[in-house]
Amino acid sequence: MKLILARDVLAANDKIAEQNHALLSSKAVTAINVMSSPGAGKTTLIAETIRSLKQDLNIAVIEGDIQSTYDAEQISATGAQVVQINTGGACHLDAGMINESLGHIDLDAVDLLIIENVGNLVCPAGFNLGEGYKVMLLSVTEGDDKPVKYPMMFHESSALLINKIDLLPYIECSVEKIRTEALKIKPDLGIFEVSAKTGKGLDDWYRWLKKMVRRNGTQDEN
Ligand SMILES: Nc1nc2c(ncn2[C@@H]2O[C@H](COP(=O)(O)OP(=O)(O)OP(=O)(O)O)[C@@H](O)[C@H]2O)c(=O)[nH]1
Ligand SMILES: [Mg+2]
Repeated sequence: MKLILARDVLAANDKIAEQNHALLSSKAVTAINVMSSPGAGKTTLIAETIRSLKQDLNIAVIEGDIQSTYDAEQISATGAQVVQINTGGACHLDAGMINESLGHIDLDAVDLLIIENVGNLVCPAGFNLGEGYKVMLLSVTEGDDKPVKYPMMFHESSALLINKIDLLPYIECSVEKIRTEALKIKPDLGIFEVSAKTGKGLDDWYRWLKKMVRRNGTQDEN
């Protein structure tokens, strides 16, 4: 019997992630891995980002879902190249899935690759995909205790978007507490308070994103 330990799985994943990273670097593609709980607003944010930046940047998207093509259809409507991955039950994307998807994207025509991970606040943070930056969303409806209860994703991310701030008048959530606790976990975390729905706060996010593309940010800063 062969017993596969989690660290073997992660080491195998890291090897493929390095290959992805090298391929993306050679094509000068900046890749971001967008993670959050289900429903925090990843697809809404990605679609809005494409609509706002498509004059300046060539953007492609890899959509990760347990099943369905629902999100990919929303992204396709923006005109961006999109590849859908159905994980068939797995709660996160892994580097092998991305490796296969990259073969279906015209990387020579892409500046920015946005990867929407499977909605889950835990597992996606453990798997490098070969991206340049991990970015997470936290919706204010999830509560301000999330950094304390689920620190790993905050620790792995380069930027945090606190989303759905248009709903703040209707719920109890301290954005200040999220900021304070998140910065204790990751002192250099870029934090943006946004509403992907109304567009509030998105200009700062776009500036950050463009800066990363200019830096040709496929070198992981972590
Ligand atoms: N009020 C409000 N609703 C939002 C905002 N962003 C997203 N939503 C809504 O939240 C719901 C979920 O948004 P999605 O973009 O599908 O979230 P997701 O993270 O992609 O979800 P999964 O792919 O299922 O994990 C949708 O009904 C969106 O319209 C926001 O800033 N404000
Ligand atoms: Mg989605």
